[in-house]
Amino acid sequence: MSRAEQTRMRHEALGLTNAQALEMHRFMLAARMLDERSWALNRQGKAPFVVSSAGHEACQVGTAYSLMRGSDYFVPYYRDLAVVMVAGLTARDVLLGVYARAEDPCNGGRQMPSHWGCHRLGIISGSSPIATQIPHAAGLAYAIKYRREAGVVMCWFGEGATSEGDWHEALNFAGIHRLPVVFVCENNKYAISVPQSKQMAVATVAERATAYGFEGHHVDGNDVLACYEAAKTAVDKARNGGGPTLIECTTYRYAPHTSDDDDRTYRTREEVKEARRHDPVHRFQAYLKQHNLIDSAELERVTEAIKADLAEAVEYVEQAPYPAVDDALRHVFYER
Ligand SMILES: Cc1ncc(C[n+]2csc(CCOP(=O)(O)OP(=O)(O)O)c2C)c(N)n1
Repeated sequence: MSRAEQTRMRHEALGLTNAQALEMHRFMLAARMLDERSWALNRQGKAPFVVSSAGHEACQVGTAYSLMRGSDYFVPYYRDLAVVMVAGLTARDVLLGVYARAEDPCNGGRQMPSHWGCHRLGIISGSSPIATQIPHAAGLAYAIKYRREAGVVMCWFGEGATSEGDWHEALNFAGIHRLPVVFVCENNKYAISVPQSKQMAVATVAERATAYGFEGHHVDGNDVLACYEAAKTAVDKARNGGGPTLIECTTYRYAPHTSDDDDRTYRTREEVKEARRHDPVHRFQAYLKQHNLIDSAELERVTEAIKADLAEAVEYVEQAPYPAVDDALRHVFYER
């Protein structure tokens, strides 16, 4: 097979149909556009707090897409907008959380935005302290193995989270018990203002996996197909009893840490501009165009459809009611 043909076949070689490749692109674009709209709503004073996922779309969609929706488990962190969209949350669902409305499917408007969780979709609720979701993922995978149930758990976190004891405990436990869990590190080089060089004394997060007795892989987090490939291999291995894998995706966040942060205090504009040259959404669009899977007219049509969906979602959530005051103590304990 010629080199050109190999390139042409990349998604097909991974077992993805053209329709699936286009769906992955749609998730990436929809997440980017929802992110940009949320940011604009924040600047208009309508959305109090926004966490941006812009720049992370390839590693989020690529890895999440390898799971089986309906039977596997998603254990995301706050930056995982595209992950939860792949899992099944809609723009309306997400904006209901951003606006803290009663109908918010994650927590009924009771938590900060981006604290995802949805029983129906297999998204496990997280909390605000960094890395606490990682032992949850290992525990869930232990339960799956113990009960001999089907299902694989995927857990996402930033490289900053790997400095926490929780991360060590989870990976250690997962390695000992050969659990069906895939750990995905979205390494965007900063934990708020702290650069990677001040977070770890080694070059990659991936190399630490050896110390826990399983494989660690490092992939280009701007390449959605590379992320999918690494994740699919790890998920298949976990499903077949092969135990955990750690995948580190190199990525970058284009916006400040949250809408409350000013990143000009710790990184230059040139650095951000340079990172944007490797935009994963544009890169995948170039791939799809190169192989005639999409053209400019179709891209325009997809963009307009997402825009219309967003407009409808914003209109809906702005009218949606807040949680009732009398409900404040509901869901504190388990309810039958
Ligand atoms: C235990 C704990 N320490 C500190 C914080 C404050 N905090 C919130 S986000 C964050 C940075 C996390 O960075 P990283 O894990 O690399 O993820 P990123 O935000 O870069 O995607 C910190 C320090 C926290 N929420 N919990």
